Amino acid sequence: MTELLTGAQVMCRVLLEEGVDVMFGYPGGAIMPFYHALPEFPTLRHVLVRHEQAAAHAADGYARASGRPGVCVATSGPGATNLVTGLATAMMDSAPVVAITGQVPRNMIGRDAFQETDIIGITQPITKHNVLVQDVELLASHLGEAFAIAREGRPGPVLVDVPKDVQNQKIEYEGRSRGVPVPAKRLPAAPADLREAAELIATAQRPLIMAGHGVVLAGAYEELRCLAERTGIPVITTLLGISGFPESHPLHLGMPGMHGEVHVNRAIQQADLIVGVGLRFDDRVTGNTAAFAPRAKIIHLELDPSEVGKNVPATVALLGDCRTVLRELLRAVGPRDCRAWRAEIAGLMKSRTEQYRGDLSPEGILQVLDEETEGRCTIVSDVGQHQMWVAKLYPYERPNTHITSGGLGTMGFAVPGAIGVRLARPDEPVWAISGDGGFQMNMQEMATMVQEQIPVKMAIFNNGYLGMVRQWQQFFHGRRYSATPIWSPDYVKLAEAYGVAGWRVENADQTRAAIRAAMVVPGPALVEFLIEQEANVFPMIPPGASLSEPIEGEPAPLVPA
Ligand SMILES: Cc1ncc(C[n+]2csc(CCOP(=O)(O)OP(=O)(O)O)c2C)c(N)n1
Repeated sequence: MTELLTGAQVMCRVLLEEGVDVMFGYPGGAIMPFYHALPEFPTLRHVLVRHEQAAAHAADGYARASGRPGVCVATSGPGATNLVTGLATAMMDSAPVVAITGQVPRNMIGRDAFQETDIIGITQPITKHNVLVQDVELLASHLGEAFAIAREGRPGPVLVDVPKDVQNQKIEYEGRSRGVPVPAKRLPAAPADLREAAELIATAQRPLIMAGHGVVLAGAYEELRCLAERTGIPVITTLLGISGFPESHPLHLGMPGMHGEVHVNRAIQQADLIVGVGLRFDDRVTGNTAAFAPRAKIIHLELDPSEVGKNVPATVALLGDCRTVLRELLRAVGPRDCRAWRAEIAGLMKSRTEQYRGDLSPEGILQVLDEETEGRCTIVSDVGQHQMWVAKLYPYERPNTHITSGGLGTMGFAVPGAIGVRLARPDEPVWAISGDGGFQMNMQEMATMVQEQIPVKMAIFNNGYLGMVRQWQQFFHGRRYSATPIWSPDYVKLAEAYGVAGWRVENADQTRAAIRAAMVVPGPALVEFLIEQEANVFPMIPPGASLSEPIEGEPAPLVPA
């Protein structure tokens, strides 16, 4: 049976058919027909954000927490361009996001019409796929295909640009409208490669597993644990691999790379085998690639063939999603242990190299947060020093409970990202943790939380600086603090103005009461922590250096000229 529907109604129908229950957006001229149709579909919840960038981050957060595509909507021109940073963030971290933008009517395209921008051209390198819908007859299939492409294979963002007149056109709609199904990319690992990998794993003296985001994306937690436990190989988790393996597990080593622990990086430099599971060996992980793991053969388990050999050479590539490939590998790998090697690594371990002068340490705050949320918390961090502390110092036990912008390193991600995460996990505490810089990039989204009753809890680690850049200036630019001191408003009053409960914590004694109070209030809440102003993240591999050259403590003070 067919029905006469507008393009806009067709869009809503496809969203329903795709199982969408919430979307994040902001209206405007070119997307008005869609917003006109929306109230006819009351099960499609729309969250009105305060800036379209936040819509894209919220859709991204929703996608990462739920494993299902997140949807964001914007008008043409400035609405669409405001999505750009969010789409690039999702692209770099392989998050399935479907962005729907209004476009000027077809007969106005190319005439510099009001609010016309070539969002297809702009987003080409930062989307997995994008399409301008020129024909209403193809609207449903294009939109259905967008969902399929976003989710299949290596996930990523897809943008569908719909001219206003296409949204208004009427067509006979035939119901179910899935787009051309995209065949799930199955790239079974070749048996000979599996045998070779198993052989390398059996004979290596100093093997390591490096687990990345692919473990989380494929839900390969059990398989990873099985491989580690059967072989006794220690597990390193990259920034986006954190919470892919329990922190308390005796085989868990920590984070590698620029701010990785010294013993982790030393182990990498001494390893004779690295089993890379769902990671792309990016430069923050490897340091200078020419000097990365000089003794190691690399087995690379990877879904996206273009990642293999891109940053580091692979001895064996096992192509496919981590879960499937790990299962196949487990069939070929026999039990062994790595006791001697683990003892060697234990000898490399030092007590933590973090050094705080103040009593309100990030470590102390995060410990209390874990206790007060009884380990049930998902943390969405922003970008900077606090991001590294949150990555390294919080005990992630449950899968996929650490969400952050890794690849693009987008300040301003945490607050809107946490909105999406909370909607995907309505029964769990969700904390957005930001610096005073990143918080000020999207703090307007407190209004969204209040209007939509989304109880995100926010923590600000306020050090009065763009801390990570200040740290680089201290270490590498002779302490010239150019444009890094940053003034903040009174966050407690700001929160109050938004109708959000707020607390300021100035010393460690106040931490528990503030976190507890923030957890108890039913709605969103904010806690500002006044942390030491010039604390640094240690250790640090200087940019371009090898993993063997960490800075482990405060550089000598400058001698006055
Ligand atoms: C959108 C964006 N602009 C600039 C940067 C560069 N950057 C990286 S970390 C950082 C400082 C972050 O400061 P803050 O949010 O206060 O966090 P802190 O490092 O002090 O914890 C800056 C400016 C970035 N990552 N993202």
